[in-house]
Amino acid sequence: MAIDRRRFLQSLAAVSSGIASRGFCSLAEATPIDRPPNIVVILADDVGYGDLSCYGATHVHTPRIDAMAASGLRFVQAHSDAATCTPSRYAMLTGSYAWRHDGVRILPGDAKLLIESHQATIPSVLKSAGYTTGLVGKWHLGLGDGTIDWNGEIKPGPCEVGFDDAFFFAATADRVPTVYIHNHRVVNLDPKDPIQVSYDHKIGNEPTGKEDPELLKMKLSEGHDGTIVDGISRIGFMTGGQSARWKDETMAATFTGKAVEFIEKNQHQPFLLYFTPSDIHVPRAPAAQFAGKNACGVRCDVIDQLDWSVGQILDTLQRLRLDENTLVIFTSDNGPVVNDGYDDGSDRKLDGHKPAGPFRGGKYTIFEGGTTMPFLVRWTGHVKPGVSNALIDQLDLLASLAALTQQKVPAGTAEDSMNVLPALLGKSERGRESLVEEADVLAIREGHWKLIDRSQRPGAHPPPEWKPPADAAVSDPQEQKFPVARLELYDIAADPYETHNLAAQHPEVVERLRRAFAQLRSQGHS
Ligand code: NG6
Ligand code: CA
Repeated sequence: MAIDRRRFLQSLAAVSSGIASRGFCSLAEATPIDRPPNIVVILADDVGYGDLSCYGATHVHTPRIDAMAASGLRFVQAHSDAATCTPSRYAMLTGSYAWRHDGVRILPGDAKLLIESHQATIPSVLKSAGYTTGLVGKWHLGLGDGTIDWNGEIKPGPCEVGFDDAFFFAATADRVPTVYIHNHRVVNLDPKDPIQVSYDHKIGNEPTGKEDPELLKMKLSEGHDGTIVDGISRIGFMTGGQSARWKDETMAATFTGKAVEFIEKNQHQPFLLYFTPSDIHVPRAPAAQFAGKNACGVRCDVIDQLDWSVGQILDTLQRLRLDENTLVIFTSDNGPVVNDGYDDGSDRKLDGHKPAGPFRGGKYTIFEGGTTMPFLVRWTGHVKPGVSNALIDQLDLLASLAALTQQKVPAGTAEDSMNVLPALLGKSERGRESLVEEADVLAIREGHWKLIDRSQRPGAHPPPEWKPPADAAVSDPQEQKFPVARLELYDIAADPYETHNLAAQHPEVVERLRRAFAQLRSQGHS
């Protein structure tokens, strides 16, 4: 049910009354507003905790994101659900731990839609509160119900799970089909040049990275040897759709422009913008204005490009005088990776830059670098600038935004999402007590303790046996130094780099965390 002004002000007063001694609207910095705020969630791709100057990076500078941090709340213990994209994004949008479900793993570009029609999502909840909801950017949660006709109506997809408007690509920038989709149709498709896509065999006559490496403008280091589109070979094969193919170098401008358009169009009514730039995921092919500008290489150039995109969104809000009426969140979907299958020189140019900041591991890994995310909340006049130590998980956004907009989360759905609105608004340092982290195996955090249990794997029906994992792509050359055990217990506050396994010293903590996880798994909700 859409909410009116009186109910909205009451709901905000309720958030603050239990936490702050003064009522919300009497806070010195608070400006009363007469409708629920617009919500902009900016979800970057593969940006690590240490990749932004507001989180301590010194080799790269992110002035626009830093300014957002300075005028908002900067979380230092915010987590994504998982160390890869699809499970992370699935959990954020649905409020359900991805590891509870089979098949929620990095998807090919032709995979079917993962979110089921009965599941609540952030946009569906906000839609019921009267918001207009938009997606601009990467999707990577599947499309269709098993087979996709790229030349016809592509559904179900984002529009069927809560978005009023969606301008997006299907999977990742390194996967076919390399085309934009608006709602149910490929953009700029010439019907006389139909698209076909395959992930198991070559189709069409176009060159591939495997057969024609001399045609590549970006060398590959692993995988990525399918169809060459615009000098870059991708995962998977496609043919046709020439007029619809994107240019990697203009993708950031295209998505940013669409996001700005969405805000302009909807400025007079409450809106949700879920803006998911492809930066800084591979292939890294920045626009000319950013290319070659950093000593730390192209990976840093695309960080600049991302900072520019964020700046454009913030400038638009300011120009339209929406700052005090818009809650903006900036975060990333999983930890950092330097060489992710293209040899773009980033690994040789790091020069001491630490993409995961103080943490061990990164994308794909169960260590804290895999899921500890930059996470900023800005709501001018309402959220007091500062730093928050609250432990939160991106999957809490659903219940928290439902609370903000006075919506009920439908029963039997979003079963792991917790209302941490007081923490998000800076009214409390209390977030969650515990959370589960996902990579190839699972870990449970409880306060400063973390137990990695390599016998626990994602999926409703996980394979029972534990095998030592293959070397994950980790950006840290020291990684080899530390042995992998089946049970690893770390004190994250004292040992953020997870080097001292305390499992033998604290068997009682190991047991408590194992039981807590077993209960979480068996009861089917948090
Ligand atoms: C991997 C790709 C990697 C990236 C990842 C998904 C290879 C060797 N690696 O399979 O480049 O696309 O999938 O990234 O092909 S994510 O951020 O969407 O999870
Ligand atoms: Ca990602």
